[in-house]
Amino acid sequence: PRVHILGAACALGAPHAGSAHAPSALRSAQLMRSLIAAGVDAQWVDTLHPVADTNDAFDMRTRLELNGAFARTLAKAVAALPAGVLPFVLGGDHAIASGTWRGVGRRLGHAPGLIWIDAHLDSHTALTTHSGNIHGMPLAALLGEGDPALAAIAGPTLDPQRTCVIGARAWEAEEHALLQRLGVRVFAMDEVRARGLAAVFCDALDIVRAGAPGFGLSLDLDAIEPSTLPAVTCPEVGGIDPAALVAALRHLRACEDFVALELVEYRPDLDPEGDSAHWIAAFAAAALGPRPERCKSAMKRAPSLCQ
Ligand code: DIR
Ligand code: MN
Ligand code: MN
Ligand code: MN
Repeated sequence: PRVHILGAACALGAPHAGSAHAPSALRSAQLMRSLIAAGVDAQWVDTLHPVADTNDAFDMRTRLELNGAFARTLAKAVAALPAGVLPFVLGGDHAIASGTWRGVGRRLGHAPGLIWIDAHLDSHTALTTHSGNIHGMPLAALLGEGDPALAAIAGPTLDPQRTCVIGARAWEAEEHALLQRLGVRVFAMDEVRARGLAAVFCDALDIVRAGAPGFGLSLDLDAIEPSTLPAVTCPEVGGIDPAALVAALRHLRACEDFVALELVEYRPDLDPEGDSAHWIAAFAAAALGPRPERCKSAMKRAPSLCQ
């Protein structure tokens, strides 16, 4: 199969353990069925578990080490997937990203471009965090900032010029300052609302596809408007319309240089009817569905989006 799904059943970066159960919940819900129905050539290869299975009362050093250890294991698993397959990493909380994208970089041999869709900036370090939660730090770590337990995992460090954030609407000053200092483009929710998601997504593709081949997308589900997708740990009002996101993600199918997808922060314990799971399946199918016929050979750019 073209798409290899890796479950990352780790919530050690979050204030609640619920997202650790997302891979098993989605696997037994409609995810695989929906992907196959959408023509996605996918196989579930493995689900990784952390050594500790509680989120309770660790000090910062222990949190950094436990999350770093899981991220190293995940990076290695991503790097070890067969050449040519597209990894789909399913969290877990967003701290897992500090492993996923190092592994993707090891596959490419250089840093991938990265679109980070999130209500938050996830760009704290252990020295600036207000909450103490590691899932507020992975983007900084991937950019090489902060404690080595997270920031020095084997693999290329992201290039800030080829990294961008979409959908942000809740952040603390220190993490915003860090991204500004590095020159990471942030398409905050105000801009998404003013210009429309399609236009912003087009600009984002231009940023992450410039300079070197290979880009990925990390989707924190809390970016979506929580009245339609409530099953996340940190809901923030005023988010992305999920139907608009499906439409934008469909453009990834035409991009031969789209090399990995990550989806995080789903809380099955908050989704008794499976409404949020339904949207997750729609996002994954949109991004991973069969490549349009006309784009199979020479097409390197997503065609219609940027006109
Ligand atoms: C906040 C919230 N900035 C923190 N971050 C979240 O905990 O550092 N990220 N929820 O997803
Ligand atoms: Mn996040
Ligand atoms: Mn978030
Ligand atoms: Mn705070």
